Amino acid sequence: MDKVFFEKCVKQFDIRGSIVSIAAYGKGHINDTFLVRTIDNGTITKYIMQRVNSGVFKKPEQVISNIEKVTAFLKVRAGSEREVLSLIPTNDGKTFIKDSTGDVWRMYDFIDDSICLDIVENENDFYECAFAFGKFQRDLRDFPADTLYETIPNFHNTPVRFGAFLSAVAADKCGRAETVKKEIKFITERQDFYSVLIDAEKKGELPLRVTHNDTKSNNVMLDYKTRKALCVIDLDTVMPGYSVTDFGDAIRFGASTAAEDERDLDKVHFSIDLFKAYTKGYMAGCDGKLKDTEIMLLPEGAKMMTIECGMRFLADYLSGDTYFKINYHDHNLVRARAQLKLVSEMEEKWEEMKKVVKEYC
Ligand code: ADP
Ligand code: GN1
Ligand code: MG
Repeated sequence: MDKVFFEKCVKQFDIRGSIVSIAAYGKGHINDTFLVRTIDNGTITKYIMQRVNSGVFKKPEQVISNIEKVTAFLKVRAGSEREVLSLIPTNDGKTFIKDSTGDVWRMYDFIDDSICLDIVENENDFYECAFAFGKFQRDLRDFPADTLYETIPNFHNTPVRFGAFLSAVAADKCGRAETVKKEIKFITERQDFYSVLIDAEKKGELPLRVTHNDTKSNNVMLDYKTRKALCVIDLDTVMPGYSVTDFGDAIRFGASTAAEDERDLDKVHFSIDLFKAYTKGYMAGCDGKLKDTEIMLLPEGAKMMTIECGMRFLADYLSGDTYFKINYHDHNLVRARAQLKLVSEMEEKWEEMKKVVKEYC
């Protein structure tokens, strides 16, 4: 790590005191996150500093602009400071800096005494994550959606994602397609499903709302002591979207008995009990603000986000791992296989999923 470079970045923000340490932090696949500690008269203050991935977010200034607007809106409705992310201003009153290479950086107050979970430990934790994302969407109900930039166009447009996947298969840049024929077949066989949500929107059954679009359990901070939901973080993809995809992405990540990148597929199972807990929490957080037609499509949202993520991971594997950060050569393939395993279990438990939604919504 280039200490001088990072310190120069940190010092452009309006921080308290002098820098004690800057260390890589978190497990995100896209941005680079750092924990910054400063000291002022013996008091340690912590900040989160992030470099926005400009390969993924082509207009990073627009990402920050969305976050400014959304957090300002939520602050008015929040009960305490810890419930909403707070951007730290720069010394010249902006909300981001640009480094010498042109990359955009931002800084947040560190939410103290909190945790976020890569794997939920129990149904209660997952209920809390669900409540937070449901409430997030409910609180943004009256937010003027047309003031938001689309930070990644067609982010959860599954037919478009499937098109990109087929292009990656056809290009087969790294000569890997032959080794993943089974997975390609699995994804291709289900192509009729991919337009289900978009068709429902066209029929007026699925409204566009302001949604989070990256609802992994590690994007909710829980209070360390009470395990109650505190704050929704990672707001880079807040844009108009469907409630059911927010619901679905959370199920994909959190209603699994294993990590997103578990290699041993015997450990990867879709848990109907976790699905139940999330459904209850999400409905409580939304506070009855979903249409009946949306509620009926919650299982479809779960399957859609899981297979969409599977095809995204596999497309990246085929294209030479240029999008998601990887820790080893077939990391994206491992991630993709885990998603496909979850999809097949959702298909097996489809009637049960429908029943849960009827019972709890
Ligand atoms: P990514 O897009 O890479 O997932 P996140 O914004 O989710 O980035 O941040 C990565 C991790 O940093 C989170 O999972 C969380 O552990 C931690 N984090 C982010 N923002 C805060 C914050 N304001 N306070 C405390 N921890 C945070
Ligand atoms: C990425 O940045 P992170 O890790 O929160 C990705 C999500 C995927 C997720 C899979 C901007 O999220 O869409 O669902 O990885 N974010 C972007 O873990 O592409
Ligand atoms: Mg995150």
